[in-house]
Amino acid sequence: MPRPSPSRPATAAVTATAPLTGPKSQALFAAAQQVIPGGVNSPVRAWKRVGGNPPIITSGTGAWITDADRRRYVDYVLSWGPLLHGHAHPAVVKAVQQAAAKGLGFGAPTPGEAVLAQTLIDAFPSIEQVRLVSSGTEACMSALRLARAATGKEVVIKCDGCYHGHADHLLVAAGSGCATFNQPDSSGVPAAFASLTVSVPYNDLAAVEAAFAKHQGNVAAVIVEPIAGNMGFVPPAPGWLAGLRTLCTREKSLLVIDEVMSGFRVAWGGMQVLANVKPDLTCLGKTIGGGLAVAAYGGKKDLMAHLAPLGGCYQAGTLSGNPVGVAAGLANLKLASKPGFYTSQEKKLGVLTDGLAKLAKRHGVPFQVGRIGTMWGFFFHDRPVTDFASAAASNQQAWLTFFRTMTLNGVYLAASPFEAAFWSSAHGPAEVRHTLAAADQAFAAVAAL
Ligand code: HOZ
Repeated sequence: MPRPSPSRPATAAVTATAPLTGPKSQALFAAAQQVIPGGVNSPVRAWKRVGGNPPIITSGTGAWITDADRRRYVDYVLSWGPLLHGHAHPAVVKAVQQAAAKGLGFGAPTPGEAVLAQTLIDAFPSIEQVRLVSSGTEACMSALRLARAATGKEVVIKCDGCYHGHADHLLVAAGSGCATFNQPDSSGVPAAFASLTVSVPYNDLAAVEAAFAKHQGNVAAVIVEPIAGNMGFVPPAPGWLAGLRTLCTREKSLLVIDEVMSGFRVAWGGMQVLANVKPDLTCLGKTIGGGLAVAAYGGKKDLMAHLAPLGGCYQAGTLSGNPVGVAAGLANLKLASKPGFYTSQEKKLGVLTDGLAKLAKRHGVPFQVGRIGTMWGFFFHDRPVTDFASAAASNQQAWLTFFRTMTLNGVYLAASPFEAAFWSSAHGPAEVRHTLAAADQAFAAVAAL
């Protein structure tokens, strides 16, 4: 149950200059900036887009997190997706403690790895074998190396505003922090690498077809987020994923579906099950590690046989399949495996998203909100957002005002209009009430702009 924040009134007025965080968070962040570039270990955490000074988080329980000033927030970031059951779920914590007590890692095969691999194979009809790695970046980077190894082709097609981790050749028209800080292409990436990546608008099959025509016979793969979650929340248009499947099959290229964010968030078996599309390779992460560093990529056995030690495509990692991470992932997934889990969570999340839509309407604020399973998001726009161009054309001042008011009233959202939001099974009616009360003020502030 929510408790009032000791250092903050139940409701707080927002002004353009009001500091978003308390003195302890500010002091800790100032100290971190002396020893860590930008004070953060991943750029979007710096809250640079919203004026800097992120709250320094000291603990989390269920749907709530607490910062250094003992301010409490309902959390819709949830560690950027992994925490399907909220913070410190007792079953996940217990699994971690039991595994840790037996040793933190061996860099050698352990029993749990094959159990997690089998769980992923059972959930995803397109996967026959899976390789565990430590991050979504590694999963996507390795899947594309495998695609190039298997096809002997070089070009990769991706979508503007999609983010597949920070491998050199994927930092081209990238989403997430790259979009947040208006750095879609990173410095330090050789032009030769970037030239092998072609980026096209999301949900635009004609653009994909044109890219195939331009690079006739040399496209190794199309990589796509089946729900774009790194340019805000942008669902696939009807026929988009199936169309990509058809084009890849026709062109003898591989379809790589990046379910790092959507896998086990929207359905058991991911968005590909909901869309009834079978990719050649699937990338997973986040939920499959339950909050620890576990990711994976998988596909048919003949394709995976290109990987060392069976084949010539090399990929490795000291922490790959780490037993503590695997135990956390298995516990996280077990809790989601109960029949009806995703439909019941989506229904609960619907109370929140419907409530937000109603409030926006009452305040006369153009607002788009959507959800699939436990993933959701919103834009201040008068029309549905379908790609990065329309996401970028949404009302940024309205978003910033909304974000600031929500933060000051105890709701923790991603500090970027180009990120998705998440829901957990620890969220319920009390959190929805708290969020809608904050949103009522936030929409009023937006309406007053
Ligand atoms: N790339 C993540 C958001 N889509 C951010 C990761 C982090 O900062 O932890």
